[in-house]
Amino acid sequence: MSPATPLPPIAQVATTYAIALGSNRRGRHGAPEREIVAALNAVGRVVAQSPIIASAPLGPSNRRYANAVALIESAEDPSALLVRLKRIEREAGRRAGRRWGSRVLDLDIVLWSGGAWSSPGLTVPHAAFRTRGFVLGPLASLVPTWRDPLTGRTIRQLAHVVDRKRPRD
Ligand code: PH2
Ligand code: MG
Ligand code: MG
Repeated sequence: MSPATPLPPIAQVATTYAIALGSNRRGRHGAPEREIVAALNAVGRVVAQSPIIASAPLGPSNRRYANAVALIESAEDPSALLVRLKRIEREAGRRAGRRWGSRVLDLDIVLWSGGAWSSPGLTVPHAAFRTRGFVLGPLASLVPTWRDPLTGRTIRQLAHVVDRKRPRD
């Protein structure tokens, strides 16, 4: 009998994600801007990050948000990444609350270089990102020529459409 041939290691293929970060409530690290900075340090291999912007709340909360977008590299599939992002949200002090109520930290997967993904509780691209100036503005500063896999439009095109509809955003 010949000895078993060792199997080659499984390749860990790094993919790129665009993550939207938002906070409009103090948490373990302090004010919303501090929560965003702490999250940027916790999400893993950040290859690019937008400036942190202040944005008017969309929805029932009346507190101003700090928002940003980061590009991260990861070999995780979207579900595994989401589990990790949820843990970072909890560790910052986020607790379950009213839908769209004020939150210490919100980490959303917006786009993935692997394309579209759908599993229970997770859809990539993010279902609402095409209409949100506080995501598209920072995102366009990082990857203006990326294409939304569903509509085929570039991020720059999507950002222009939102800008035209909401000139003060
Ligand atoms: N997130 C929401 C609801 N509304 N508004 C702003 N300005 N920024 C956000 O990140 C945000 C919001 C739900 O996740
Ligand atoms: Mg969100
Ligand atoms: Mg979220």
